[in-house]
Amino acid sequence: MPGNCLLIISKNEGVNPISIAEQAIESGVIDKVIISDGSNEETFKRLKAKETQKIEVISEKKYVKTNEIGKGIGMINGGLAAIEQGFEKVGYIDGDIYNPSMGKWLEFLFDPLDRNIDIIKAAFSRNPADGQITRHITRPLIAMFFPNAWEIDQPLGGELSIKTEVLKEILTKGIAPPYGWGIDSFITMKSLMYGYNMGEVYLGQKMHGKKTLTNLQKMFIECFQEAVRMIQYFYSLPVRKKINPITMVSSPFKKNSSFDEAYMDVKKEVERSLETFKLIKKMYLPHDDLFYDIKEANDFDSFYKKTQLVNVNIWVELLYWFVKKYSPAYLDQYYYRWKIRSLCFCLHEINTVEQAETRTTFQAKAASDFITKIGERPSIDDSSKKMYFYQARN
Ligand SMILES: Nc1nc2c(ncn2[C@@H]2O[C@H](COP(=O)(O)OP(=O)(O)OP(=O)(O)O)[C@@H](O)[C@H]2O)c(=O)[nH]1
Ligand SMILES: [Mg+2]
Repeated sequence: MPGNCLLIISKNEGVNPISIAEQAIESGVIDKVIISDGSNEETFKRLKAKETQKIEVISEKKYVKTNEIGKGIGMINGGLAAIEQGFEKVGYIDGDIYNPSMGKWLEFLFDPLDRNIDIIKAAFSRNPADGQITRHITRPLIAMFFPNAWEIDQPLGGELSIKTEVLKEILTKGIAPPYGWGIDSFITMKSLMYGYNMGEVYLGQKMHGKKTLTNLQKMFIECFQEAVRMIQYFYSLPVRKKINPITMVSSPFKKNSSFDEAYMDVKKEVERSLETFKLIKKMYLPHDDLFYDIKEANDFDSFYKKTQLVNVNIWVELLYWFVKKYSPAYLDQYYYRWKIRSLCFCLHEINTVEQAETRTTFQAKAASDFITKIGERPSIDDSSKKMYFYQARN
């Protein structure tokens, strides 16, 4: 019976996936690597030429027949391959990671699966300007709607390990997985709502390709939409399982609080965004007036002053209403407001890596307190009660 399979998800990452695969095999933890790849023909052929007995390269469309594109396809496809080949445990890793010694992560990612944990998410130190979707969307939403799991720090990371039987259940039963960037939210939230035990392990620093806030619109929309879809699904179930708290798994990796990479230039990011903030419209939700005022900012200084008010409490309240009154017609409006919150966080709340992490945890706690305060909390632990969501307007 084959044991551990590592899935590398890639699209046009050159032959980097092969060097990850070689390190994985060298580590002795992994029996087989499957690269689930969506690259152009030339890159795919280059990968294919480097196949070995233990490194297989498959097209991301081998098991998922669709004309759509997205990271979810790569992950579902790889998962189905590992399930078919009968592996006991499966790990996922992004194909754009270029750390020189990532092989040493693998034992810490796979071993906890032998200790009553069903799925382990990897967490890494990150630049204060990084992880803005996680910090302001996914983490506070988990804290609000799955409060027992509020401590999960990095629910969207692409690196995780999972028991194959659990992966099979998640991919093939109940609500179907998404094809795009929503896949990580899906795996995290569905594992939680199915009552599995989730752990999180800190693995140091990850080096990989990065995007600016402006390049994140599609990712934001898909991650947010998926979170809303999963929350609404969970609260529509006639019987809900209890969500288990997150197990923090210890590891020898030291927290790293300094970065060589230059931080995102927040001032430039503000200046290049001012024009798009002119597209802010009323949403008939709390704090419309605040965002209308920010819309009037014509330079960095006035943006700086006007955004001082977009604090944790305002954001958490707004996020709650985004979900309760969710409408796909407002996706761009959610995006502008999230971007303002992210810029505001970078400008007014953080100077150091530690501060960014403390504030992120504080915001998650505020999200879970908010739900308690408005009295929705009791209905969460009582599966006979449904939570009411407003009908989507199109
Ligand atoms: N198979 C496949 N892989 C994809 C697709 N889109 C992205 N990937 C891979 O998924 C991994 C993660 O994508 P990134 O673009 O690095 O996204 P990310 O690291 O989650 O986000 P950032 O933190 O913003 O960099 C990379 O290895 C990509 O090559 C796709 O459509 N198909
Ligand atoms: Mg990346």
